[in-house]
Amino acid sequence: MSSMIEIKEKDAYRPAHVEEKWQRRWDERGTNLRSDEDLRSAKRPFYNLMMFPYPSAEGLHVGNMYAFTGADIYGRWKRLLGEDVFEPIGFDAFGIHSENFALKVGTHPMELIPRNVKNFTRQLRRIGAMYDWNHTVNTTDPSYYKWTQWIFLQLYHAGLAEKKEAPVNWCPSCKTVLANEQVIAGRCERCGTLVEQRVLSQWFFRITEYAARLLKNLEWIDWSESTRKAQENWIGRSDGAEIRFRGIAAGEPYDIAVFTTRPDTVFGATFMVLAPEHSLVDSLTTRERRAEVEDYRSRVRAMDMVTRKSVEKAKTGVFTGAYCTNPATGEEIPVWIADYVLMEYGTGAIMAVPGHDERDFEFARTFDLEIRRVIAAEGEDAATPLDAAWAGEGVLVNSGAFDGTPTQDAGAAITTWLEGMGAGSVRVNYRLHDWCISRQRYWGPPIPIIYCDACGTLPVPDEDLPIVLPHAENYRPDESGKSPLARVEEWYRVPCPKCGGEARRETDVSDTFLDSSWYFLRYPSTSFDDVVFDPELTRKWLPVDCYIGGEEHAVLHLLYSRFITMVLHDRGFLDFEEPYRTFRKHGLLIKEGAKMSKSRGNVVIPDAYIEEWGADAFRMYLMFLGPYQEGGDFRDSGLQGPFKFLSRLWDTVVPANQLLDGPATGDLEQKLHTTIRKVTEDIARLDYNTAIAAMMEYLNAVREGGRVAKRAEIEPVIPLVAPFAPHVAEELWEHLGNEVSLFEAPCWPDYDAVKTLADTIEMVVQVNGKVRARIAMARGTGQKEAQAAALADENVIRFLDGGRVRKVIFVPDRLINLVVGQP
Ligand code: ANZ
Ligand code: ZN
Repeated sequence: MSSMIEIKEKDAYRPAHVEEKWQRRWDERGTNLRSDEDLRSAKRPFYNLMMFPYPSAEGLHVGNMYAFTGADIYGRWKRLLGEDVFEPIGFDAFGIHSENFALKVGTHPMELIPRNVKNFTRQLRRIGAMYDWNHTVNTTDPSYYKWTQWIFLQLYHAGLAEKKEAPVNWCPSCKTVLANEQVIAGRCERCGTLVEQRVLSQWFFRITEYAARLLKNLEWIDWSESTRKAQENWIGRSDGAEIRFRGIAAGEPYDIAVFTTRPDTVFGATFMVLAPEHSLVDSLTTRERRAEVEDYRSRVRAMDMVTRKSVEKAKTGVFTGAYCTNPATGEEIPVWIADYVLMEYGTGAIMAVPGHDERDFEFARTFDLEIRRVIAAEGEDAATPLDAAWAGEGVLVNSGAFDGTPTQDAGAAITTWLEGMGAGSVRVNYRLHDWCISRQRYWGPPIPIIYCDACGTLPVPDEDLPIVLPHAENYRPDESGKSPLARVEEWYRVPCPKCGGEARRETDVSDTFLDSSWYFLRYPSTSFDDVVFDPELTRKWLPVDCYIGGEEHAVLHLLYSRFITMVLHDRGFLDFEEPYRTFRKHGLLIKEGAKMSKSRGNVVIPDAYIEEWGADAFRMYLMFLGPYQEGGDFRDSGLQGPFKFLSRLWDTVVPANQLLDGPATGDLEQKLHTTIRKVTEDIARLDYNTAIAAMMEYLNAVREGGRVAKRAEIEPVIPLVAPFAPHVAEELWEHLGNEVSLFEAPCWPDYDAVKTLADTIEMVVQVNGKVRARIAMARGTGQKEAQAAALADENVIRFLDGGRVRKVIFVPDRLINLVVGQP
């Protein structure tokens, strides 16, 4: 009796034991590691990439694990298919997030970050992803950021990095500049504080020069549709015209250029509006109006961007005292300034067409300016009064020679006409802005620039890289708008690389998004210190075959990494210009119906679950709770299903070698082939939840009523389970007598398409085209037999009603139609 219990306990599925064993094995055997030689000699390279994590102090959360598991399953599956899969991971450890946390807990980031990385590494090993730890990156490592700095210099040499005075987004709480992409609804992406505007001297990357290409390639790259769309909107192409309005101030002519998407409405432009920051405002404001204009400008400066951009806000503005000429009508029209015109879009000035633009309409109403109709819709004419702006189609009126032209044609015609007068031209405008990449913070790679009073701005010579970030005791940012590095004199004072005289380093550091814009290019080449990436390895492994990540990076990381790749391509370092062959977004996890958030206290930390149920069951559950690309709801109780499935699989294979011999037959054979087919096709589409459901269903069929399984029914299922639950799959595979690891020998099972078809089919029997019976028949039944069976059916006999069969239409395995005539 006691020995029986012993056997039972010994035989039970104990994930902790199995997982510990296989993680040790994989380590000992280097199952997941690739040497550089392996990378060079790989026959079927497949680069499986996932977005590398920021190693927070809280450790890996379930959202990370969800992303990584889904990506790892794909990589493991490819490996089981016999491909040489490269699956690296690293740490995106610079940036405000880490720095703010370090400030909060009072630990220097140079101590804090290595600690976090260590903890993350432990957790990443525990979840059973097949990471190649031979090829890992840490963005805070000088051997990595040496090349981040080198990339900055490449952009500098290409004329794509420039320092300019610019109104920038300033977070008063983080005390730093933010890129537009980091401002969400007017607030700092990191801390939620309302963002202010400040005019500072900043480094910009001229990503706008690449706007057209970044947009164009979206037509063919294979990305999740919503991600592609988000990027398209962010780049935001608008087609229109630039029109120049001439004026005279203090005897000197000047031009106000406007960008408009509606050149067809130019005859209705009854006034102009400049952004209060527009550079012409000073020179064209008349003496009488100056005090009021200045007062308005300072009020706008103090305003946050959310308020400023809100559409509902009452219109405000002031008249500058100046007039300019509408080139279409020749009329003098007043020039105003108002906060609803933004400096950073188009030219920072508009022609106001109150008859057909809503904001201009409200503005004209508020300040009693002329509203003129220049478009008449169906049933209207030039004199029909306007009680709201009409933004729709129609024909032109009050528009001189263009009267009667439909709006669809008028834009191009008027642009051409204005062009002939030298007052306009076709223009494409993008919403995208240049990328502000300097940060007045500490925790980032120093920008490799030196300023010399005699020689000016100089790039650091490549051989002097990396410019190592000094260990500054006091790294707290302040109000000065300068980086904490500006307080480290012994660091920033350097000899000029050109004249040897006294010079100063740039004290700003670069944006974290620069660190992450190129990490995937580095992974295959981490062994090399003398080149950023080895050309041969790069040709072999890049572009990335499959990239999986969250949609929150659709417009930040994904856009920047495409841009940097294009620039490196143009500089001759890469022979491709799009970094990812495919990108798939994963969905979002919620917890019992609510979004996970720290403040709500419902963030799932994987560790305890993994402890209790094992990484395998946890991985499987994450993939089971919803379609991977859509996300799902995490419920504690949900883990039981996948755990039971794995236990049952275990109990089928392990205890006392009870598997029977002989082939799978009948329904089970068909079900086996159907299951292999479904799992194969579903994984390829990342439909993991339905793949898992199919395996569960199959196992239920095999064990129905406590039936003892045949080896041939169960062995092919082990590789199917392996991407999801790799540890237990390895253990069962070994138990079945296989000596080589599942992942070392390609063992994904094939299915026989013919065998996925059931042996019996349902034949539809029609009489004169109407369905009168459905009869089960053996697959492949011939017409003669089918007809005989149909004619024997009672219902069919009734509808034949004694008529003679004149014609038979027969579709094998589907349908037989008996056409009868009157007797
Ligand atoms: C005249 C006009 C008449 C306009 C009309 C619209 C309707 P999208 O499509 O977003 O590109 N605009 C241009 N620059 C601006 C700025 N810096 N701040 C605020 N508004 C600006 O929008 C282009 C339109 O937005 C332009 O076309 C301009 O108004 C306005 F019946 O010009 B339109
Ligand atoms: Zn010098």
